[in-house]
Amino acid sequence: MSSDAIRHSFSLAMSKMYQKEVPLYTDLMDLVAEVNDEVLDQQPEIAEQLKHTGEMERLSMERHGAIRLGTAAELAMMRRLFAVMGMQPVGYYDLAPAGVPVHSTAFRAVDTVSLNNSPFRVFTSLLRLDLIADETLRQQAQAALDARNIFTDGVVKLIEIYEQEGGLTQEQGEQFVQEALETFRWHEQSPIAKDIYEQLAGQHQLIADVVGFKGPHINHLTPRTLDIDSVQQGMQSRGIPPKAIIEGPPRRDCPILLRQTSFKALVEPVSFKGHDGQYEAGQHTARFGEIEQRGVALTPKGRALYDQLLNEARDKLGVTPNESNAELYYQLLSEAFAAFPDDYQALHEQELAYFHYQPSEAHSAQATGLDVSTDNLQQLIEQGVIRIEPIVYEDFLPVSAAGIFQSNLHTDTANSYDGQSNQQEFEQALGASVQDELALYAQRQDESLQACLAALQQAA
Ligand code: OOG
Ligand code: NI
Repeated sequence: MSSDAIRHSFSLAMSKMYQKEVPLYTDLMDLVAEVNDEVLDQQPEIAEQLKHTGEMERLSMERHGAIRLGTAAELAMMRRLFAVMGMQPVGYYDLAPAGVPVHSTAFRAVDTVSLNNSPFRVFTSLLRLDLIADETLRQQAQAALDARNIFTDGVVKLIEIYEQEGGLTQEQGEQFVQEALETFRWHEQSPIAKDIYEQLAGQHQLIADVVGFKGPHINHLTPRTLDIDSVQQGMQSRGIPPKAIIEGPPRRDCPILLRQTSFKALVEPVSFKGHDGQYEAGQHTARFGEIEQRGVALTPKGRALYDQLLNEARDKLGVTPNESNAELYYQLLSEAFAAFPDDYQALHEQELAYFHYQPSEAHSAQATGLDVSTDNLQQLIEQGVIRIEPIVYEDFLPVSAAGIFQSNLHTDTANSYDGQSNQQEFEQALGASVQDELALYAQRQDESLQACLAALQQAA
């Protein structure tokens, strides 16, 4: 069973499990499907673009989920588990400066074909216990984490077989999906006592969410929408309570990077194991549903401009965006982003974004009298010989991720941890380096250019 097939099957199984666990997520998925159908109906140019890039088939597939891990050993085994599904760690996100005591990566497929076969990815965070100030509490947390085993024996065995044999049979692959799923399941019973849970939550909700449970329950899944503003409005009217603002860039004709919003995390009943062994009723808030609208991936130059304009808008607002200032925030955001070109030709010419190059059916190179070479690239595009299509952004944004974390932990505290950003320590825990996402986009752009030129030369 190919890694792509295992990933696809896993993503379907995970979606099914989560819909059962959090029925409101099903309502959100229905709304997203309706809005996507409407957009494709009313804007055939978007349908056309998605067909050209092979994204049409993947549109309705699950896009991403998120988990939070407690120890280096858990992260290292999780890397091996995701490797079975062709998912590699890409990017490093430090959330500490935004007041969330974790650092993270995204496990995902990396090449164009695999991404189109299944774009499923998992935003994976590692708790930074070193940021807990209270020494006793830190030790209690460490002890609780050391006592748990989040992987079934069956999944570990299959991971080892995969590593030794270089693959799994169909039967093993199907078994792997079932075994792996167990790690992500919700557990209503907490193995820790309520008073310890409360102390941990007092330090940070997130610490209680990781340390207080038997495993890293999937905390949200996120389908892709073609019109996030429309879904945000639709949520209100269907009784799905949305978070205050949409994270990321403002609404544009040519979407860039990633816009995200979610429904607010549910308050759920859990029971805590008392010191006397009896279970005691309580509550926990962690799980939600998210939506995302993805746009074109930006080059380092484009990303620098994005960061600059986002900071400009946020500095002008002066406080964290919330319910009471949402309208003003959107206005400041759209004013700031007036400086970001909003058509694909300009984004390409100014090298702000990454593109696929494709031979267009409209004109042959011969008819234009142009030589097929990189020197004439701009003219070949202008004359309609080469078509450019946006390469979709597959990764995450640290400021947005912090906003998603915070709205769902109900901690809009503006405090930040000043521990050093520590990619090296993260990679040591992971047992591997994370890949540079920008290098991956540049490589895919370059490969598509070479393939496009070769096809045109052959046609000539
Ligand atoms: C992860 C939050 C980040 C995103 O889409 O940016 C995230 C979490 O809450 O564990 O999923
Ligand atoms: Ni997310």
